[in-house]
Amino acid sequence: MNTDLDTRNTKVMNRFDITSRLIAKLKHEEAVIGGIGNTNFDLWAAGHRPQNFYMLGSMGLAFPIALGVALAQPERRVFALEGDGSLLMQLGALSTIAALKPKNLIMIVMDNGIYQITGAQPTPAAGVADVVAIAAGSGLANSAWAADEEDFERLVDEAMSASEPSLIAVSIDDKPGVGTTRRDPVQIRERFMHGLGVREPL
Ligand SMILES: Cc1ncc(C[n+]2csc(CCOP(=O)(O)OP(=O)(O)O)c2C)c(N)n1
Repeated sequence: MNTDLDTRNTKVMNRFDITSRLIAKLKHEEAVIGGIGNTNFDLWAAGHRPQNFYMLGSMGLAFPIALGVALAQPERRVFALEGDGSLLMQLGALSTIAALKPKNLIMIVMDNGIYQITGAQPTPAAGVADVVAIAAGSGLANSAWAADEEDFERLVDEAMSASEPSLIAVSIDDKPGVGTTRRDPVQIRERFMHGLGVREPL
């Protein structure tokens, strides 16, 4: 794992491609939490699964929601996908996760250095902030930049057998998400809870 501040040397990848590669690796029952906007749009477009949750409305909640699921169902592996702008709005989640150490939680940061969906304004990650260095400084030692797509897949494999929470950051391009989640929060919640086996079918 390379967490040095000045060692980001990554290929610029694509969110939908990376999300599709992740989904292809899942065995069956893993939960996947998509953050607001593009991360959940691409999660949806990669193929809906009952164990997917799509955050609507508030930035920065993918990791906190995933933490709750990971603690509630420790036997289930939980992935969370978040944009850099959203993560920077909710940095306290990282040190909380580091302190609680859920080994079944894998966080993926899609870093395009912009708030893409609201007009591509630059985020601090475009210049001064390195999300892997921030994660490591928050106590998440198992944090790394993915150098390219193959490295991303290798890091996911490693994370799936790790004994501590993992964070993988991916430099991505400025493309919008390729799908659109239906904006129905009640349906999203109920479908997810059913997918996790804690609700009767609708
Ligand atoms: C608390 C909060 N502040 C502002 C917004 C408006 N907003 C929605 S998405 C977004 C940008 C998200 O940026 P990022 O997480 O980097 O994802 P990207 O759009 O680049 O995929 C903003 C500013 C919001 N929904 N919630």
